[in-house]
Amino acid sequence: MKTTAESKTSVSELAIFGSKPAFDDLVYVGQPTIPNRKELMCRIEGVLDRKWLSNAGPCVNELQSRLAEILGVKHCVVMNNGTTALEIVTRAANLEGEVIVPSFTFIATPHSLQWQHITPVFCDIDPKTHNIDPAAVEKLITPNTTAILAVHLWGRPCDVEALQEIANRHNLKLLFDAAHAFSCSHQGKLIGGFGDAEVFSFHATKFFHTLEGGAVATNDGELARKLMLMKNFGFTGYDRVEHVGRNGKMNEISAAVGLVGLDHLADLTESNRRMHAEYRTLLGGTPGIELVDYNPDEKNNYQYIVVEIDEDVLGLSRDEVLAILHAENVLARRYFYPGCHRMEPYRSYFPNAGLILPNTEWLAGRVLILPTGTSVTLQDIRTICGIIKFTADNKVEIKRHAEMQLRLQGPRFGETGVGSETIL
Ligand code: T4K
Repeated sequence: MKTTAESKTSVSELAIFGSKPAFDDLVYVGQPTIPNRKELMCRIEGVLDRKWLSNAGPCVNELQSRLAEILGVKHCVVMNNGTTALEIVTRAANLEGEVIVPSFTFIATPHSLQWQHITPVFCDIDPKTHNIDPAAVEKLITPNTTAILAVHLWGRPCDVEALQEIANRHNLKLLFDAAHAFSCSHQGKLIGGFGDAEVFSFHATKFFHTLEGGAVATNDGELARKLMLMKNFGFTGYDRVEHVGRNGKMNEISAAVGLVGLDHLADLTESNRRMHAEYRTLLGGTPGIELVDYNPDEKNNYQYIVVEIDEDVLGLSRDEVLAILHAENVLARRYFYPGCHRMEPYRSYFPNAGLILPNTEWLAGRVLILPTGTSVTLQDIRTICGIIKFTADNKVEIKRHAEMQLRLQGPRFGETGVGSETIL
């Protein structure tokens, strides 16, 4: 990644005020990791030679067994993406009526329910962990509730025990959206074996990926059997269909990418850990900016660099910092703003949901995701942190400059200006 300058020395050097961006090329939050090309090409040649490209091919079968072994579960059923995996498992587990989910998640979590006419009931989060708050879950249970669908956000485990206790007491299913949590552990046990089932996303931007892909991990043999059927139209033989189903199959090239990726997980974890540590060192002690940490006693994939911005302390809002970074070609993201309850169709269905989601609303205004992964270098991180620290140190001058610019040229900064146009 080419940079033009390591540090800014005056506010007018910020790209938001018209100077050259720090990065010539866009820096993304999560560019995909390309597994070892030689090994990958060898695997792909094998797929092409066999002319067996989908429908439970050898790579898919091998991937399923290896994943089950790694995760320490009896079954791991791979599918063509995480959203399909969520839809199929909620169907296979006979969910209906209402399912309690966090709103602070990627839109696929509630969509997987709504798509099947199951009502997602949005639940607030614990502002410290960013995960669903078990106490809030309890208050939302009605006679129509059939399950809790919790999310291990950023790969940090939910309060699994409290959720399981609630699920047991109310006779509810407990599923986890573990899209972020591949290779992360809870109390020493890898995520994958908790609740009735756990769902992974293997999307290109994920820590471990298969271009597009996903999987359901479970210890429930009957559920796994249904998942296998339902991801393949319900076929049990050439001319026999025993269940309603759809096409949720992973293809062989995707599985090949996954198999090569599995051989390099340790290196990737270490490189992600180093990136996270670098951010911690460089941003530590910056008032108003707090890096979300991972429990060092657990296994983590360090896939997300999450910072919380406290506007009252920093003197600039999260969106103003975002606008400054975007102008420098750093495409930081505000996952998962504004909260699913503020997106359609949920905004129309539940216009007052925000009233019972104060922590979600609060957090959605503070969180910023910064670039990491194999496309980012430690030097890139130093440059990014340099811009953030310069911004923090010069907030008064930046505000003054922005106001002057507003008077001279119209809006260019933060929510209503040029910055917001670049906020994706
Ligand atoms: N549950 C949760 C909690 C999830 O976070 C997700 C997915 C799901 C369920 C559903 O799983 P899948 O059905 O996706 O398997 C991205 C991903 O598309 C999505 O998989 C992920 N969560 C979500 C958190 O992030 P976007 O809309 O932000 O993606 P996009 O295209 O902006 O890409 C993110 C960054 O990566 C950009 O900075 C560009 C870069 N990029 C992306 C792709 C695809 C590349 O450099 N190359 C690429 O090929 O959703």
